[in-house]
Amino acid sequence: MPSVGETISHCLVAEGVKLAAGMSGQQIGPLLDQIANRTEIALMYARQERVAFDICDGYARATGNPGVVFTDSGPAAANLMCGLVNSWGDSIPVIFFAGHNDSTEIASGQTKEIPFVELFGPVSKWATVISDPSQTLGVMRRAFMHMRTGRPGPVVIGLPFDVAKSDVADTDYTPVSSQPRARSGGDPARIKEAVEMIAAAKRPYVYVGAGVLYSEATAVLVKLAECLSLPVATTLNGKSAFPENHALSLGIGGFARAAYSSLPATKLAETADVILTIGCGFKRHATRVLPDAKVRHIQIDVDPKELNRDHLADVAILGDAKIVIQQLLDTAESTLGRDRLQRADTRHDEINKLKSQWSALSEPLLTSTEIPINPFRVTGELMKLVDPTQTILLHDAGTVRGTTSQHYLAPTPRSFLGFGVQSAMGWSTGAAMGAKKAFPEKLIVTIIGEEAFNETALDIETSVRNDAPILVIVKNNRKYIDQDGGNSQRLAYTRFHQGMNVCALVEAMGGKSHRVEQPDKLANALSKAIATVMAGTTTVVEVLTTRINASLHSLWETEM
Ligand SMILES: Cc1ncc(C[n+]2csc(CCOP(=O)(O)OP(=O)(O)O)c2C)c(N)n1
Repeated sequence: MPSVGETISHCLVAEGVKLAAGMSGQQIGPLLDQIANRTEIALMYARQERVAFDICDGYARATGNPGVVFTDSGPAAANLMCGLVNSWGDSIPVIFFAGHNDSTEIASGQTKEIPFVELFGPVSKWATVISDPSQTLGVMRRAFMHMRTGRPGPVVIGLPFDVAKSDVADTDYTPVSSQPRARSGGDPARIKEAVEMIAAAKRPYVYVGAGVLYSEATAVLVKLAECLSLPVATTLNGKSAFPENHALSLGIGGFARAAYSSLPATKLAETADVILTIGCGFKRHATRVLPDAKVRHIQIDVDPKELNRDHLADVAILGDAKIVIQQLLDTAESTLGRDRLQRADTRHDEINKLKSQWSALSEPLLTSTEIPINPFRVTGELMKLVDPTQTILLHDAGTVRGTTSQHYLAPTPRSFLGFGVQSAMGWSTGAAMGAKKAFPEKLIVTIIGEEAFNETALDIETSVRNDAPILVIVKNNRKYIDQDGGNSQRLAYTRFHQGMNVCALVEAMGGKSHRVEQPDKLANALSKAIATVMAGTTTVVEVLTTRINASLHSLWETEM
């Protein structure tokens, strides 16, 4: 009879899992050996557990599918908390198996015992311990239902050492993924109200989050926007959910105003009379100002906890984004007259004008010749060098979020991987490796600040060792002290007075590196780096930049 470990590996393969990442240890051994035996699953071995989690997180953001993370028990499992919390915050499906004390030792205070479910339960979609071999198939089925249904999220499973080695009598497993995802539609009465409200609106505005990506609703959203001439902005996490090269795209927006909202998104949000929001959580970073009470709000979300959370919507629709948007489209097409369905031109003219103003204001930043280099110039140069349909761009925490995400045009779903509800520094190093494993033929680039880079820099060696070549652009603004998080001079000195030699570190780990201090050297360094990455070697470009406020509202608020 197969063991629990073998049965789990069989279920993972049956569910279509293609990537495993983690670190070893005695108590996870019986499962890990079985996963390692399955050549259907690519295997990555990180240098810290948190990065293994980030690898599977990046893979899931790039594909929609979960990878499997493995760690030993106790501190090994706890060491990935930063990655778990980050995935939980952004609703990313990852299945995590941790080694665990023998089932007979639970709650006995043994070596490496941690309060497993108490620790992981609040920061996962589901956390459990398999305490008997007979539970194996049921736990696997429930885990995949959690990850594939409703609002996704990580699942955490503790596997006691003795259970992992025990035999399983029933191994006949039908994978959840053999069936279509279970999705729910919206209440038809609310759908009708929403369509009437949008049709009657003079200045409707659509604001979408990552829920549209997770539901794979981009194509139907484009149809709805075109059918009703609706301008569409996204959150940072939702960036790429609507093609940013589309005439109706406004780029990153806010409910009315967000730290990084583009000029077109901000202006149209400020003047909207009806706002349709889909699958976005209105987090403080993204949503600075809630709409005025006279603005009508139609809110769609798959999670009842998100509906009416910060603000009472006029029409709240509980349901899966793809199904609900299709319902809105069908109802609009069957109930609205031609005059509404073909009302396009004035909106397009206004959007085009705002986009031109936004380009004119942005151009000096994207082409700046300042020394130290303006961080927006890095994005400007990168955009000239890459084909965004063959590239996946990531960003990390800190000001790089703003200097990377506001201008890069993401044309297809998941061509840009935004993150940020928890915004764990150092996430993108591992996440970029996961994206590379998902799409080996694509160029994977992350833009990261030097402090965030330091958090996970030793796992550059993981990308070299595990054949996941990525391009890492480190924006190093250490010389220009950050006052965010403390004004004390002593703190600033302690934090910034000496940085590490990024290039030497990267080369020591088997990567290639370039250091750029002058803007006219950027293009050459980046194109050389792209060539070495595509030839198979992780390459880091360290760019000495100045520190700036990445929110650009002041540009137009003073000028216009
Ligand atoms: C794991 C973690 N620790 C701390 C923070 C708080 N934090 C957010 S950004 C930041 C500084 C980032 O500096 P750097 O990476 O150099 O990027 P910059 O803001 O300079 O562009 C800190 C400490 C965080 N988000 N995540």
